[in-house]
Amino acid sequence: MKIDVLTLFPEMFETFRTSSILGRAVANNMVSIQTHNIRDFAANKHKNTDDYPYGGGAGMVMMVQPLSDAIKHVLAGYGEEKPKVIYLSPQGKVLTQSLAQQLSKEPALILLCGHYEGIDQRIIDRYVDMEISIGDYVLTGGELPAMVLIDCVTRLIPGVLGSSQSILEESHSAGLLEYPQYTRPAVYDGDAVPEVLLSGNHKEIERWRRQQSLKNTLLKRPDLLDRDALSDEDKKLLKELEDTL
Ligand code: 4GS
Repeated sequence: MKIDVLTLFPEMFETFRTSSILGRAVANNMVSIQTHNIRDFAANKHKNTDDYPYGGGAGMVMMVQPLSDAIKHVLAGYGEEKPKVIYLSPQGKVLTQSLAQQLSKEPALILLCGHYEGIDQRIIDRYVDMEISIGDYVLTGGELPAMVLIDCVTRLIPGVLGSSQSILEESHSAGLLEYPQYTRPAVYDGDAVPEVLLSGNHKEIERWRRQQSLKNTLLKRPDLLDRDALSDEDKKLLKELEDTL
């Protein structure tokens, strides 16, 4: 997947795109992340990229011209098939695992990071295919949201993670939260690992983990628990749980 990021702070992406799993995916040419400094496209001699809002009010608004020229520059590198242009903003559709899964199938994405009070609406009207929010809170810029999106979308591209099993089993992809994890030692300062995990009985372990997933979801995120979507076995495990709570 090819990702172009338009930002006033390209340096924020440097350690991000060279570290950890994403760094490996970039090194292996499974993902490319190219940043473009919007300021490089500012036409006036002061290299301004923001201006006062029409109608008055606090803060500054990112101007049309630098952003428009930056977007056109990136789009010019593509043929007939233009990538989706995504603007990170609290007004967008909230990013979920299912939206991330859809986006992971795109060959290319262009991400716009706003700063200040936002960007001139005419950019959104003319170029933006999709507005995406990472949650209902306000940040100082769209860079962290862009990194959140890149992280959760690229790890779903086949080959980016070591094993696809870790994608299948984890929180949210199955609509449930994860079960608790333990590693050595078996007893630490008097706290023991649940016995079933040391039993070697894989069927029992699987059953225990599934029940713990259901328990975590029921107690921590009941809004995620879609009872109608549960298998008969899950319903049994849930019933068993609810009887002990
Ligand atoms: C978000 C968010 C955000 C809004 C950017 C105020 C600077 C800021 N972007 N999800 N202007 N939440 N953006 O807070 O995506």
